[in-house]
Amino acid sequence: MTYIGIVLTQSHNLYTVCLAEDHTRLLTARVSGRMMHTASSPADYPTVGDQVLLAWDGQADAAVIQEVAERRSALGRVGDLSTGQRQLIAANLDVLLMCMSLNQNFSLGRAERYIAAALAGGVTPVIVLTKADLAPAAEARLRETEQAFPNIRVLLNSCPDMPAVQAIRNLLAQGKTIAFAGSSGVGKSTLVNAVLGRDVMDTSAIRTTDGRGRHTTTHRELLFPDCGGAIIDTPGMRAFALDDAAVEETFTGIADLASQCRFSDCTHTHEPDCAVRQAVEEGQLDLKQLNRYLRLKKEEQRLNRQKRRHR
Ligand SMILES: Nc1nc2c(ncn2[C@@H]2O[C@H](COP(=O)(O)OP(=O)(O)OP(=O)(O)O)[C@@H](O)[C@H]2O)c(=O)[nH]1
Ligand SMILES: [Mg+2]
Ligand SMILES: [Zn+2]
Repeated sequence: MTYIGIVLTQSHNLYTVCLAEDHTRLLTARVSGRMMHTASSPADYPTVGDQVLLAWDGQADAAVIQEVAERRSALGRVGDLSTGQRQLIAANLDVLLMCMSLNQNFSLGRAERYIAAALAGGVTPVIVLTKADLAPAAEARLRETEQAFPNIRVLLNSCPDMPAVQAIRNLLAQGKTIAFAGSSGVGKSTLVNAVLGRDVMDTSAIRTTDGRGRHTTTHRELLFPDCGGAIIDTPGMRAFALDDAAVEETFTGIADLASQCRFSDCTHTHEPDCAVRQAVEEGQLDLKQLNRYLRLKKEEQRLNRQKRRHR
């Protein structure tokens, strides 16, 4: 018999799946030999959030994944820097909840990388600034972030009152699948537990020596909250090596200004009548932001060259 399943966890070539028609029926699964033969990259294998076709006898606790259904969205990065191969963090997600803690982790540059990857994968980014209770300038950081990303929703969160929980539950109640991502120790699993209303994910204190997380979450995991939708908790990421980036869509302010440059292919570095550089001179655009944009643009061009070469 064949069934539709949803991939909840993945560990090497072993998967936990549930039935699409009954989320409480859990099975362990491996991919079929045929899939292994035809897969040409890690991205061809099932990933957390995927809908899969299962061969299952309706009784045993094990099934075989025969096919991965077409993904409506995916969040990817370069998994192995030596080969440049794409790794999928999650599939079929609606929202990427990019978590940054306000004590030591805050970085608009990091946010831009996650946002660029999300937008490239068809995912709506939302930023959560966590640990507002530890940051005296939390409100200022919130405004700074909102200004940098005028089209992106920014939530502020803090223990123990967890003000972001209701907004996240509202998204889930609309049936959204939300992946929580960010550096280790920023409080992703703490927030996941608060949204679920029970302690499902392990959490642990950050190191006192350098304020970094301990990589407590080690596997990506899809969970079904009572309020609807789905949550994907992910392990903290050290670096986000971009595999695909929607840079223009991330820097909407710069893209708007660029439409007023004299040359339509202006690189905003040396051309005359550049509206972007003029905005910097007039104090309307942050020079640091422009420099980050130019750096990501270069990275995007390099990625595109690589992709053309491998085709
Ligand atoms: N003060 C304060 N501490 C928080 C807040 N959110 C999380 N923490 C603490 O931060 C530590 C790390 O939280 P986790 O939820 O384990 O972090 P994580 O992002 O899941 O980390 P990894 O699983 O390693 O990626 C825990 O000790 C939490 O109690 C917050 O808003 N304020
Ligand atoms: Mg965690
Ligand atoms: Zn220009």
